[in-house]
Amino acid sequence: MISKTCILRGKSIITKAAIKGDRNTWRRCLTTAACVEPKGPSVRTEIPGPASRHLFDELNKFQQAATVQLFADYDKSSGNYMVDVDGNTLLDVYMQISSVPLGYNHPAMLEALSDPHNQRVIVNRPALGVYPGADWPKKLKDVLLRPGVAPKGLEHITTMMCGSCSNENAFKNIFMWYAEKNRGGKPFTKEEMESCMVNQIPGSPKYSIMSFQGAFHGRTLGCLSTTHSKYIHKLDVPAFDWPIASFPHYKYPLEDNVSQNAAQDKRCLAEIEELIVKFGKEKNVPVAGIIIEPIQAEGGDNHASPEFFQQLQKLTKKYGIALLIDEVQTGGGPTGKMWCHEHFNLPSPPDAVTFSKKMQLGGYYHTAEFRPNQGYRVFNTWMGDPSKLIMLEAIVNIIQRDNLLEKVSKVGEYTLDNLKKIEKEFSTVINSSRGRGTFIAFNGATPQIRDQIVKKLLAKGIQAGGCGANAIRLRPALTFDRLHADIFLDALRKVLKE
Ligand code: PSZ
Repeated sequence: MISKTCILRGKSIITKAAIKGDRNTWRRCLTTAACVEPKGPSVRTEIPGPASRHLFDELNKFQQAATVQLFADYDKSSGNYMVDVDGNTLLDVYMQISSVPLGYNHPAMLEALSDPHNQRVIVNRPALGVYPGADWPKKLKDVLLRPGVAPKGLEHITTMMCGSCSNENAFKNIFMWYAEKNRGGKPFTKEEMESCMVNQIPGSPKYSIMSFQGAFHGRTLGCLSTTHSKYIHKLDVPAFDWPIASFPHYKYPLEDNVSQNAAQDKRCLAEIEELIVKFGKEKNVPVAGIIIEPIQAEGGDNHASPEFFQQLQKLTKKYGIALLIDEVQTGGGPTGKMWCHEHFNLPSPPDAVTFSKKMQLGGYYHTAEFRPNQGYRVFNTWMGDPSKLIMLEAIVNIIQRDNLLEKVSKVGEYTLDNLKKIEKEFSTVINSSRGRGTFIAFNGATPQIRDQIVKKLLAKGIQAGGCGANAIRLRPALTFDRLHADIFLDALRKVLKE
């Protein structure tokens, strides 16, 4: 285990295990001199092991814990490796559902917490909408609005807590913008103010947000109407009857299926336009905004082309609809750019971009046009969390200092190239390797095969994740390097040979 004081000092250290002669099992992380991590995975028990199972029984007495896979030891976890309570060391290429940017116990993040000012920021969590601390405007400018961090052209920001509440509030913001356009600058009417109190028109208008089949945008009540990845997320919960369009489904390898995939784009775009017209004219539930993931993640890592996104934006402009890009899972660097939509060369910025996960706190960037005219319209107690911005500051400093986006692009390319080679060798078992940066996935030939592969990888000390019906996804930290990639690829090869 790494000595805590050494981490706090942020100096280059050698672990106690290494000093005792256990040198082969540890190696220095390439991206950060101060971070020492195990040299490779090691599995001592079945997973979950006895200690995890015991804790599971404890928790399950008073909580539905069926989703818990194992209990982790976050004191011992380090860099790209998660250590569980049974002493298993796992190469984590899933990283808490894609939410850990620099791996476990990154020294720069620990060091930020040794600053007494920052400790007070944690202790005194403010109601940011009412009593922000003196450094809040500067911190927002220095961190979230920093050049290279903020998406180009989006200079306004609303902070929130999680991904769902970011989307939820972005929807509200879009509806307010849309209503304001219709109102044409006139003040609210008495009828509007009274009718909204009892959920009736005109104060509660029948507007909609268009989403896509296979999308995931969160589980809160509004967002859930735009989530379509699994029934278990939705069943028994009332939902808005909002338009749901098809998302392109590409055949891989892309270079062998160009015309077929272009036809997918065309078909989906025609359907989107049809739905906009239908909901506006026939159903009288105008589409105020469209929410879309740059890569549908939970739905199975479904990609769409830059051309598709460019045409989609054209449609939103044509019909005066907001384009909301949900970068909760793709944002913060895993595609090799800070924001995945930067790969699409959109002629103008999207109207809003939501984030959470690797960004530590939630929120959305938006254009000046989307700033509500009155205060108190998008609001809650916390409106984010300044202590998470401290973490994010340490993270973006490291991303920029260590050139992590460029490294992600390179190691991603290396991993995907090798995955494609493995796919050729085992084409009856896996297919459709795809990705941007290290945001990579491939499919098992069947859902059962996928589940088997994930399970067998775990037994070899690789913590990966499934998504959609039959995909296996990689969501490593931005510090995932070639040696980690080789460990993953070797394990996969072995699993496929079994
Ligand atoms: O099962 C779940 O609730 C999961 S598994 C992965 C997620 C949620 N991802 C969260 C997510 C996302 O991937 C996208 C594209 N948009 C919104 C969300 C919701 O974020 P949270 O979970 O922070 O509310």
